[in-house]
Amino acid sequence: MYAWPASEVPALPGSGRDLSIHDTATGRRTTLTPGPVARIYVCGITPYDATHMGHAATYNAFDLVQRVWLDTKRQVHYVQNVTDVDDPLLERAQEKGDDWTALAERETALFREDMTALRMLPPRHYIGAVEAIPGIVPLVERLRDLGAAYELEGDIYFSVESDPAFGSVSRLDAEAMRLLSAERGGDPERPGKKNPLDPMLWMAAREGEPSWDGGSLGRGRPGWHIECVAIALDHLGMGFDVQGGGSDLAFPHHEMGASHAQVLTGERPFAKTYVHAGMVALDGEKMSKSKGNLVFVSALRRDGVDPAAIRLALLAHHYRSDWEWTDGVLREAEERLGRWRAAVSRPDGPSADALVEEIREALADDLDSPAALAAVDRWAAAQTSTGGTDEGAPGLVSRAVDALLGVAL
Ligand code: 5CA
Ligand code: ZN
Repeated sequence: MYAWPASEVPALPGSGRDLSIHDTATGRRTTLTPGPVARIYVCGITPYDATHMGHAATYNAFDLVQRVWLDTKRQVHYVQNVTDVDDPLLERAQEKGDDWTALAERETALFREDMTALRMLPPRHYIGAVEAIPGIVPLVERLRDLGAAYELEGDIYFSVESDPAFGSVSRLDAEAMRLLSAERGGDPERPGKKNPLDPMLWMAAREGEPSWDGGSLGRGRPGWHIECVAIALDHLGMGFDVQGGGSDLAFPHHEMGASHAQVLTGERPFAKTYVHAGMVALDGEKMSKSKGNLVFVSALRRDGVDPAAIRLALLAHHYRSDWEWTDGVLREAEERLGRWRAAVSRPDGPSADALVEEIREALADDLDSPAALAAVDRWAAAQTSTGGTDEGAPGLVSRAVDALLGVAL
């Protein structure tokens, strides 16, 4: 699948800093030290509705990770998937009397436009679940040959007990896992499973639903977790630097993915670090397609909201916090954008060398974007109150804000 166009990332003077970030699997901070090519997998959308502010906030966090790496002169190998066949997509298409492929294509196209408008860096490989099926089938066959998968009425399940390290991503107890499994796409109540948590790897063809040739597995379609494992192993290999997503993916999705990959390869870990963004809410509840309490990026853009203001609204919150979208959040971001644009439109200003270091330091400190914004606010306030004589300063601020925060002034 094609991704979206990259906006240019200006080079900055001096050198960037290594990123210290919270790792879900250890519950502690870790300093990431990737090689010259940093490898990151970020879980993509299930395209049955438009990009909402929750999605945008999560993708913003991982865009910052990449911008920090680029600032250290590393290359970034970024992979993202599109879950373009899954229960929620098929259900939504059915409800709307729409063709599921047309719905997925339309919403994926809108997502690309939203990501482009928000200046999110595109993945090098943008891969749909459907196009990954030929790579998924042999992985499920191998898991079965290894004794890590079993059949139940034609469906194939992964046995969580086959991975001695199962549980090491989310570190949850059995009861918490059971509750989350039921909530997030699992089927712990289905009779006949070896362990209620066992996730489906391959679902046998159902009447009226799309299915593909699964070789020795029979016709069917892939489970959710094996989709991301197949794509990540194909394009990044084991031991890549970061797997990212919202906090609702830590269990079961990232836990199961890690176990699939570890059993398949006999190696650990799948990802060196697991990073999760907080949940954005609206009216007190997590913004979600299933609840329908959504603010869409595309709807704001249609209303004439500047995408740079949307991006500043996201950056005003720490990526790990759960926060609430309100009109006030957007208004504050629009005001800040106005102040920053006025400050950089002057021919000179206070020196910005220290500011660049402050933004770098804030982002390297577990992506503290609110601290980075506060630093730019202080420079803009100094520009307004006293000004300065440094002719390079406004340009340097524009480039730093663009390169490190993805905001075009
Ligand atoms: N296709 C799968 C991942 S393989 C999926 O979870 N798709 S999604 O469309 O439901 O979500 C896409 C990304 O947005 C995920 O990382 C998810 O954790 C994140 N996300 C969803 N809702 C919110 C929210 N309210 N706040 C923050 N992030 C969210
Ligand atoms: Zn995923």
